Amino acid sequence: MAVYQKLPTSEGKDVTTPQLTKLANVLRALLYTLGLISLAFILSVFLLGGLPAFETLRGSGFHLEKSFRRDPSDYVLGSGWDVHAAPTTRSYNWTISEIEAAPDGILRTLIVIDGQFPGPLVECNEGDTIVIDVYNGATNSTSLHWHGQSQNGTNWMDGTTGVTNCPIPPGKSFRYEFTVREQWGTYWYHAHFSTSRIDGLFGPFIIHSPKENIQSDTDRIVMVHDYYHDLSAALLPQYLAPDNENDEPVPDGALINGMGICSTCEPSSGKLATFGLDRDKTHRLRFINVGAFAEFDVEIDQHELSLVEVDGVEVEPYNLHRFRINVAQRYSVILHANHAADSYWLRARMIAHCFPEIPEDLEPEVLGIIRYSSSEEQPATKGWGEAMELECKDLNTSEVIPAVAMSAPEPDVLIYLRSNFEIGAYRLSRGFFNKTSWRPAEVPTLVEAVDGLAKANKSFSPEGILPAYDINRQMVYRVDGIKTVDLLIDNFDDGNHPFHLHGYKFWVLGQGRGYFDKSTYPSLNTTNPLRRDTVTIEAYGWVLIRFVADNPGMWAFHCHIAWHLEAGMLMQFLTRPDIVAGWKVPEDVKGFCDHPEDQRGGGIPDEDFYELAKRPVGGG
Ligand SMILES: [Cu+2]
Repeated sequence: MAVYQKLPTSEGKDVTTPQLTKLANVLRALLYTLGLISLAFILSVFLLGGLPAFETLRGSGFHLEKSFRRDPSDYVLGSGWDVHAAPTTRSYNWTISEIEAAPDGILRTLIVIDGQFPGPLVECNEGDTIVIDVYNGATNSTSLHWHGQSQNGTNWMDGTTGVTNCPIPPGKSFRYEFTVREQWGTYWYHAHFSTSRIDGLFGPFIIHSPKENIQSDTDRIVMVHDYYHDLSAALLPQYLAPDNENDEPVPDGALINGMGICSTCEPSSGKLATFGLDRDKTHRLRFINVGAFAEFDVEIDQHELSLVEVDGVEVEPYNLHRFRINVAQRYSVILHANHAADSYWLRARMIAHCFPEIPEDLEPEVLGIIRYSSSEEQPATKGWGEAMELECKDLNTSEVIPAVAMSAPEPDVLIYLRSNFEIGAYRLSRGFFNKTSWRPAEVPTLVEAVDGLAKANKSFSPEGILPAYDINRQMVYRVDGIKTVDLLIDNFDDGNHPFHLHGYKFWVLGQGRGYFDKSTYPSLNTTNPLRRDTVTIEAYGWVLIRFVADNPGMWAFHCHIAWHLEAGMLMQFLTRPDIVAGWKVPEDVKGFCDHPEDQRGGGIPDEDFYELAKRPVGGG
């Protein structure tokens, strides 16, 4: 059994009440200011004395990283990129560690790559091989997932803890290596181990291709995300605790490319993300929602935007004033810098109506600044002012048309799923697909399947749900041959879920409120409907997606809200088992599974809530 190790929060507590958080935030802001003053003082002494400057200062109970902020230019894609270059290997060498940093002015512990927040850009051409050496220098285990990569032939590089891999223990290294084939556009990567991606382990992954036809003078990444002032390891036990009926932790604010200004702390060392976009030029903005929970409405004052890409799928230009982006989704838009003023607000607003409560001091909107010139003045512009939709659902993409037409073939199999939350043992609220509430398996389901198939174990052989696994925890659906699969999901939950399928893109054949009208099934539009890898099912709604199950491996299908995933909302597809049966999972991938005693962090066993559950209902 992996050891669950709580990470202390910045003030050394495992669990922080909201009141304590506010007090601690004031203290932290004060400490941070004092830290800055003492840093300036010590620096001046050192410089006057002719001594070399230093990188970090260890002081009164915390150490201050001077340069935790990623240089904004790291997210601007170079105009000199050779999209026609011969396929090559792009190598990266990363160290994961914890730092104390204050992206919005509040000091907290972040888990980061190479000391900076957010994570570095991975950029390549279609056909390139990506090699990323990761050293885990953090307290807990970790695993990186490459969101949207098909991983054709390298399923075990998918980084999904409990499905394809065991995580990288602290103090250990692992090499991710895979070739990017037949896909391009805007992707990202993130930790796929418990909720740790919320704590800073994410970054953009951009694939170029000569087949892409999107034209713009410049090209850059704009990541929006909700943001918490506490480590997810401190919030998770409260979320999963008995009697907490799926009341997700409410974010303290939001950031753009890791930047923002905490509205309740004065003075703040936070900063707003600023984008210098030359006048009269066209600019591609690749939006990615890298957050944990919140869906966003995004708009740029006075600028009509032209949507040109959805989750790595180029689309015919589709004009809009504002778009809604849910967790893990990507939208590229083209902005034409042809207005009169020098600067404009970029507004990314969390749809707080989807939160279990809206705290009085919540500032749901994070601002960024679009500048045509080097002027330092604040924008004086106003938003489009259109009424905000209160439902938590996808941008209406029914009129968005993929530029590379691909019609959906006739389905071979229809799989029906219910998604909901149910209260079970220890009065715990768990997320379910049908009867299954997922927990990451100690031996990844892929590793078990490879062994079981090789030995012709009968419990791995039937098509459909495999009896080889404990259905309470692992729902693995085996699809034989190359079939076209329809997945119809009904959501019996009062919240929305951005569902993501690993290893595939799927066609979105329909989505809505209430129930799918089955009489429309034979007449669905299958002529080039939108393809993507993350789709939202709204509260008490449905979604129907279709994919061709041709990619060998064990692939997770799950809600991308970090809290819901950890509460169990995940099932798996075993596709092309005929090929998987002949695999040998590389020893370095399986090696971490042989030493569970090395693992740290991760999910919380239900038994840990036994004492709490013994209290009377409603007891404090
Ligand atoms: Cu969900």
